[in-house]
Amino acid sequence: MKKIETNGTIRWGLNTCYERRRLRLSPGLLLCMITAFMVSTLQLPNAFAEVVGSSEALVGSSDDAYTEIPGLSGFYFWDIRNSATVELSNTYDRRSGESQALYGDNAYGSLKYSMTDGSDKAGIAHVLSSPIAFGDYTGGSFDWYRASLSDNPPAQSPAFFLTVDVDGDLGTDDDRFGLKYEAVYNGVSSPVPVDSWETAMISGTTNLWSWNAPEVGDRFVFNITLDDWKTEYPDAVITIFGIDSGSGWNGIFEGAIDLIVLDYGSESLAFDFELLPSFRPDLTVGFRLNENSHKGDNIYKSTVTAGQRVSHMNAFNESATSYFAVENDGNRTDTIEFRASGIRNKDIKTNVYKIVGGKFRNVSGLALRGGVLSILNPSESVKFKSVMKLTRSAKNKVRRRGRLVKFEQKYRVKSMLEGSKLDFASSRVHFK
Ligand SMILES: [Ca+2]
Ligand SMILES: [Ca+2]
Ligand SMILES: [Ca+2]
Ligand SMILES: [Ca+2]
Repeated sequence: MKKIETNGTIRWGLNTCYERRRLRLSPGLLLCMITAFMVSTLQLPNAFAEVVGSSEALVGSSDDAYTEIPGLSGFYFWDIRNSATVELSNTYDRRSGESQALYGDNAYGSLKYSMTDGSDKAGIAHVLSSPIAFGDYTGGSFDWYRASLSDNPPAQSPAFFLTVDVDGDLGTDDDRFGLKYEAVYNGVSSPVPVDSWETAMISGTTNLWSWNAPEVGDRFVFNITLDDWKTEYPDAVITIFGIDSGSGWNGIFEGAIDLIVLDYGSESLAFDFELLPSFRPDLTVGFRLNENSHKGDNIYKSTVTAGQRVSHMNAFNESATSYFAVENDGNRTDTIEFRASGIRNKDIKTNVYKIVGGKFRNVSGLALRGGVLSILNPSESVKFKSVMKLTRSAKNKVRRRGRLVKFEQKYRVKSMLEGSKLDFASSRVHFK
């Protein structure tokens, strides 16, 4: 069983340079930052991207249409229909320099769109908290990806849209209409590229079509430029922007979108969608090898608690065997250390075995004094067996004096990639 931890939204906007100064600079980090800046300059010419993401793989379906995407402040699942889904995932990676500078290779991904037939529709939108004057909007860009497994018509690729309020008065909403960018009406020939990220650039001469503009009615006109629309509606404001696919895309479509940029006046908005990393080692303990019988699954504590402890009652000449499972509950491959923690007792001898491929490897020295490292993929686990018994002299003491010996062996797991992520469990034994 696995629980993925949520980190929430990470904001990294126009104060990027200020934030960077607060990082401790090493030559390696500096080089990474310079490289990251160059990458960012290439991908996002006018803006620093705000990294919007979550460490959970968020999935939106038709049930979630028009609901705000948790953690992705201001963005909504938008008009998702039928069997379509939109998912924050790392299936298709597109990254800004800002994300690289913040997370290195540990945050990546995009919003994946999946559709099954022509009645599906997938989309996201950002509802602007302050509308942008339509006259100030000069264009921008967005990145899209069409996977080759798609079998809908090959001219179709995700489209960018704006909602425009004609008179600029938000108190009246019956004057709003939509404008849409589609590659196929802007010189991108069919079939569009597959299995590669493409950047759609929008400028004053880009064709945007509308399905409901007042001056156009329900005639679909495909060759009106952004500048022409701005001339037509000088008082308008932009209230919403987004990216959608479908409906009417007959067949299966899979693709992704990322790196949305809007330029207006001397300002820009830019967004990089990323699945953020989470590191979360989990330690469980039980009397048996089978993890399902263990205590402490999805409990993470920096001290031993009753929820992560087993207690044995043993005769002085018996040994007490406990099993520990080390799980990677994060969403990234992690190196997890397992080691004994706290008191040792000269009356007790402990042997620790790492169970690899059904074989028991004695790792007592490392487990008790150093630390046993395991590289685990998300939701992978490794098990340890801990056997405690009284030393020969302690046995004699217990037998002669009938004295009860209590002992607790604690173990700790720690993420080597995020050292503050710890968990503790223990095995307690009474010898009599
Ligand atoms: Ca209005
Ligand atoms: Ca991204
Ligand atoms: Ca635990
Ligand atoms: Ca777990």
